[in-house]
Amino acid sequence: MEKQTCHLIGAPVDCGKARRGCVMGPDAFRVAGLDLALKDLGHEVEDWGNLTPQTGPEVLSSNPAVHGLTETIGWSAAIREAGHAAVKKGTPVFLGGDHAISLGSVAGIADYAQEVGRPLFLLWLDAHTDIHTLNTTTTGNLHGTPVAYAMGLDGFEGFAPMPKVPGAHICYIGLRSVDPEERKAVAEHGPKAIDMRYIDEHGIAKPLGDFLRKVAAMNGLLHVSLDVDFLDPSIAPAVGTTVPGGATIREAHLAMEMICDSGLMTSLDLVELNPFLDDRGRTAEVMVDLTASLFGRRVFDRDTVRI
Ligand code: NNH
Ligand code: MN
Ligand code: MN
Ligand code: MN
Repeated sequence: MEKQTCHLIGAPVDCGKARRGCVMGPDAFRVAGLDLALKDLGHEVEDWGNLTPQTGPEVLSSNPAVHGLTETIGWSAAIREAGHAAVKKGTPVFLGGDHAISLGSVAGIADYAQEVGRPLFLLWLDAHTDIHTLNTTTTGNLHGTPVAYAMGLDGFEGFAPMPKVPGAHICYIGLRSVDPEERKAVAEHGPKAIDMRYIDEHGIAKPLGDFLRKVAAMNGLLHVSLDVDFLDPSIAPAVGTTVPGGATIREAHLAMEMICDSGLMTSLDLVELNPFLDDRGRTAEVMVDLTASLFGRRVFDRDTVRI
């Protein structure tokens, strides 16, 4: 792959759910050697350090379950601004933090996409659909909402409006925990929803390849959002919301390798790592290895492998 300038943006957001620990995520990625892995592949790395949230007036939701709203809005604004500045210079890599960081990261990239007149596509690698609005969430955990916000669904009062990403530009892979209201939203708004059963039956290459070809055909920008719980908990225990039956290590690497080969990815989120729950850093290391595959680490080039 062509040499990139990777802008590491630490977003230690921990208010998108109840269980604490994602605040340590950005530093765990650093300790696990993310910058060195990227430099070894020949890329340039600029580490922006960790952001802090903007401050603003208190915002209350009419849904009493919702918590951490004012803080999350402040984080979104800060991450959006940083992401927008970074994508003009290179490839932003947002280090979460829980998945609420994507309320900011996707918005910042969408601002840029609108400026350059290109469509934005989202690849959401996750056990969950994260398509609740502030009105439908029952847990009140805002890490379960960024896809709905990106699509421009109602119920995000208090958040700055963002350029919409149509459902047809969104592809989920890895789904296995979807709430009833989310099921309805997916059916109605049309993201492509690849669940684990589909992967069991057909593998990961077919649906991912189809989506990447669509992004390429439309000259799109591609934002990849990688939630730790996309992976099976046996290989990635350090996440608050483990769901059995996730992607294997090879399914995940193959996805990364295919995305890399496509040359389409323009920004990346690494989210939901909770180092407090890790087993001697192994989840952080798996995430770093996956990121390395995404940025060109290979066993062999395809033309060296002779069959
Ligand atoms: N759908 C659930 C909720 O809204 C779970 C979301 N949790 C995640 N998302 N980890 O990736 O609370
Ligand atoms: Mn998620
Ligand atoms: Mn998830
Ligand atoms: Mn939910």
